[in-house]
Amino acid sequence: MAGQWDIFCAVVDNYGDIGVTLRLARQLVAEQGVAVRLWVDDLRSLQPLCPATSLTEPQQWLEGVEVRAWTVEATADVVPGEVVIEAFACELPATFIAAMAAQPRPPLWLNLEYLSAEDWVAGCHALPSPQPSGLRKFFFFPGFTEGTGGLLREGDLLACRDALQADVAARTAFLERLGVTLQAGARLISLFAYENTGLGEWLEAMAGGEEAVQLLVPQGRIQAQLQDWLGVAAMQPGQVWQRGCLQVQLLSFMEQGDYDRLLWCCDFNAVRGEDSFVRAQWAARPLLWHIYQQAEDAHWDKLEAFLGLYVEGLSEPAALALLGLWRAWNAGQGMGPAWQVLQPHWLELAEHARQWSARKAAYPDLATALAQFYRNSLSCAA
Ligand code: TRH
Repeated sequence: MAGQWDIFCAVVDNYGDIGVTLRLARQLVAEQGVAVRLWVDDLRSLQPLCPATSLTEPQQWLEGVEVRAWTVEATADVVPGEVVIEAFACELPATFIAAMAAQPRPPLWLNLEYLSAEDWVAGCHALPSPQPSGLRKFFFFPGFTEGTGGLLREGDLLACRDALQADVAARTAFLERLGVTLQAGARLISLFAYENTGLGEWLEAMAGGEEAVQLLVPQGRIQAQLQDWLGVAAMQPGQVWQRGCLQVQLLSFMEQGDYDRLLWCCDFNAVRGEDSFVRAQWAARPLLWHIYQQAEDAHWDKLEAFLGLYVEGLSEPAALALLGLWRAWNAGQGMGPAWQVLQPHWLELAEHARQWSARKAAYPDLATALAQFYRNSLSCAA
């Protein structure tokens, strides 16, 4: 499928907005054959995920994607592509909308929504909304079930994962490249989270537990609390601390592909937001989600909706253990007992994570679903 697509990303905070749009843009180029212009209003958020990013170039090509610094002026003289995606309800410049409306065949206009497992999502997916410009905008919802837009998943992702997970030497070499020396017999855990008052309790439980745990923590918002718990004034990437059975290592924030590989290598991944949450599911290993907090605690409905889907098929004790852990982490308390309750269920949770990933991979991925939606829109218009 040839053609030009525009994706607009306004960075609200953190890395999720850019993480999702970069991944989508890359996959559309590589697998759907379209040219993608990714408009980003804050290149500083892109650079950690994609270190080749220049902060000063208003137009650059990164991994096949044309990345444009998004200013109203920069969009002024551009002919809109056949498909225009505004990510997460970011507002397009009025001049760009006018240019869209002025096209002989106006672009397909989509708003890519945030991911949610809630029931209403399938009912709202792909609904049009008439706009004052006379154009229609469609709401495109990623999701976990039939009738949604699916999840971002590159065509070769699971094969690459399986290859690395099956190859001890490649795994060891990859981790060594990150500066990690595997501790024989230790449970390998990655930790990416927002500030969390439950952290100390969890670390205590791991330090005082019966098995060795190796905890890998990419630099980020949890660092200050980690530092307090360790009783150190500063942390440098690469440094290692031992407390009881727990070894903690701070890692540099890594480019997106390496972060995927880290998730594949670990036995358990604590993730957050949206994109790392999905990537941890594709890692096919048990996970712990720190959900992005919303006003009036709206995120709890989202958390429970996902848990409702995810625990299906688990034995009751394993489901209860997982529910307890996820709720404790998101409440910021009770991680000690919840971690202990989880311990007998590792094998079942690991098998379940593999099955979950396989079941979700049976649905079309988000980029394929978008391309199909566009093709359908063409045949409707014909
Ligand atoms: O960074 P996040 O918390 O992002 C978001 C945003 O806050 C957004 O506004 C909010 O609405 C959304 O969450 C729900 O978490 P997320 O989505 O997991 O994005 C992190 C990205 O960073 C993801 O693409 C993975 C990437 N990453 C790396 O590339 N290297 C790393 O070392 C790490 C730890 C993450």
